[in-house]
Amino acid sequence: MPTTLELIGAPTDIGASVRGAGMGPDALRVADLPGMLARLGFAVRDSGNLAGPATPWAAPQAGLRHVDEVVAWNRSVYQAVDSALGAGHLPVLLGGDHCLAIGSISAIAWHVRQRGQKLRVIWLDAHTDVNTDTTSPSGNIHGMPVACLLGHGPAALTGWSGEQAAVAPDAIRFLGIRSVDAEEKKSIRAHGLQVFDMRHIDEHGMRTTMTEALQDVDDNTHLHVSFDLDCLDPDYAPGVGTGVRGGPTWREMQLCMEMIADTGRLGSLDVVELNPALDVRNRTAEVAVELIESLFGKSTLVR
Ligand code: HAR
Ligand code: MN
Ligand code: MN
Ligand code: MN
Repeated sequence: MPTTLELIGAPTDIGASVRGAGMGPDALRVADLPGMLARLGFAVRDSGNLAGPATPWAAPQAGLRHVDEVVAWNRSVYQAVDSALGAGHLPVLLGGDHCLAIGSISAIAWHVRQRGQKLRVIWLDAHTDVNTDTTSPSGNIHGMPVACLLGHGPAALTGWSGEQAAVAPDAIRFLGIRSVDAEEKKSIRAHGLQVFDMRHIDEHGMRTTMTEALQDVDDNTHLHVSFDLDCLDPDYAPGVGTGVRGGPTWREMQLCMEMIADTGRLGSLDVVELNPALDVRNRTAEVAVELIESLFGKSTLVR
């Protein structure tokens, strides 16, 4: 029986700094994400888009912008990912901004713990997203999901997996990083987080970097990929709200995805931060679909 991929749309920019990420799920559908996955041989179930509160674009309060609405969206995401995993499906969250990883990865962490598996999270991003309400320069919660998943930050957004920390610090691998705030650096050092930043990729290349990042993946590992599209260089992926120059090229990113596919352990995926309002003729959505095709084994099928 083929693996069933369950697409879950979360059309919101509730944790972002600029408007537009709420159109991400439909842009990925227009780029034919469901058709591509079906052609790879998967059963695809598109659950459509979740509903949730509008973005008020209010100022941050106590270091957090839109926290009540972020909680509401993440609750829906948690439930949808939880029921996908409960049905034996592989959840693919279509964001939406990166704050949604709090609900997504918390649900995944609960199931992985129940199954007695080892969770490894590959965080593909220009940013480390490890701010909290007390360190964030912006109050935007899409800069905070990693901290929340490590058990830090506002009580309303931590402990969702049934443990204070959904993910242990040594279970996350960051790739493509090139924008880290001063307070985030302290947290990275304090937790001993494994950050494969752009300098590391420049010096060692993507192949060695991915070999290192995937080094302890075994037969009992559930691999979760949290794919923030601003990981890519903006020349290849202009449709993002907070692009940063100097990211991996399309080719480097393909190798990254292919090497994850080679493990055979991919268990869940977030695709976030796509902003069609800033895109050029849906190019970033199309690039995302091409990379996701490799992530789900395009090249392993021809070798
Ligand atoms: N570090 C900055 C902040 O906290 C910007 C991070 C948000 N951008 C993202 N997340 N797209 O990956 O505001
Ligand atoms: Mn991010
Ligand atoms: Mn980012
Ligand atoms: Mn800690």
